[in-house]
Amino acid sequence: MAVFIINQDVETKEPVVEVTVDKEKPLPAGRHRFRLVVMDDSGNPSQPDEVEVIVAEQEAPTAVLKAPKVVALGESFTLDGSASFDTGGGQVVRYTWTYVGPSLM
Ligand SMILES: [Ca+2]
Repeated sequence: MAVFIINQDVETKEPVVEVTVDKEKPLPAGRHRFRLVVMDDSGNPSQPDEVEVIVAEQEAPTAVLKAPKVVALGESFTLDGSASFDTGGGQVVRYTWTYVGPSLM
């Protein structure tokens, strides 16, 4: 495990390293580049190889649907999804509403 700081090299003898992320200061969402240079036992460095990692908030939001218990026959009414919320630092940006049909008693 290693804390990575921009343009500050991390050296290991192992071929795998964890990018340790502080949950209080996560990498921001978006594209992040990492570079690897390896060295052989004679001290010859490789050309660098780079990859791009996409950091994305992946926790699903929670839908909370509110509606009046009873409405008068023939009257319009409102469905309210404003109590829906997201976790993981995101926000709800779209609501898809569906009339599922009459409930069976
Ligand atoms: Ca989310």
